Amino acid sequence: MSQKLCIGDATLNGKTFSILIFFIIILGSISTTDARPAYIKNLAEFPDEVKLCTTCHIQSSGSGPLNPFGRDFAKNGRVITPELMNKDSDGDSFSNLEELKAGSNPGDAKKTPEKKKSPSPGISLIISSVVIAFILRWVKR
Ligand SMILES: [Ca+2]
Repeated sequence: MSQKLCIGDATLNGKTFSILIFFIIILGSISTTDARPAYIKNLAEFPDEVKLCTTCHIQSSGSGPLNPFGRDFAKNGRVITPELMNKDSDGDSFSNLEELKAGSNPGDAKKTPEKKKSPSPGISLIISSVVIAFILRWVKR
């Protein structure tokens, strides 16, 4: 006896359903790989956080207008050069290289390397001490 799955008015048996799921997975993986153009390989040495469409595009879908780094990258023939890396495309005072190495976005001035965002060591020490004290108190209960 085979099981049947009803979707709306359509009825699928187990084999048909498996084939449908297989094609959905294949189509899903194709669209994901197509979203990353070949020139993303130029960013191979950098963290995965920068291997996104938004490194060069404004929209996360990768279509539409380029952000400041994307425009500079395009003007540069879509090639990473020392001049492009030394430039601060988004004008946030961090070079494109600093941002790419830190996994930040060199085309979005609102996103900067984490090291500049982190609190001073004194504040980190106080926060860590409070967290540890809280955990120790919770464990003793
Ligand atoms: Ca920058």
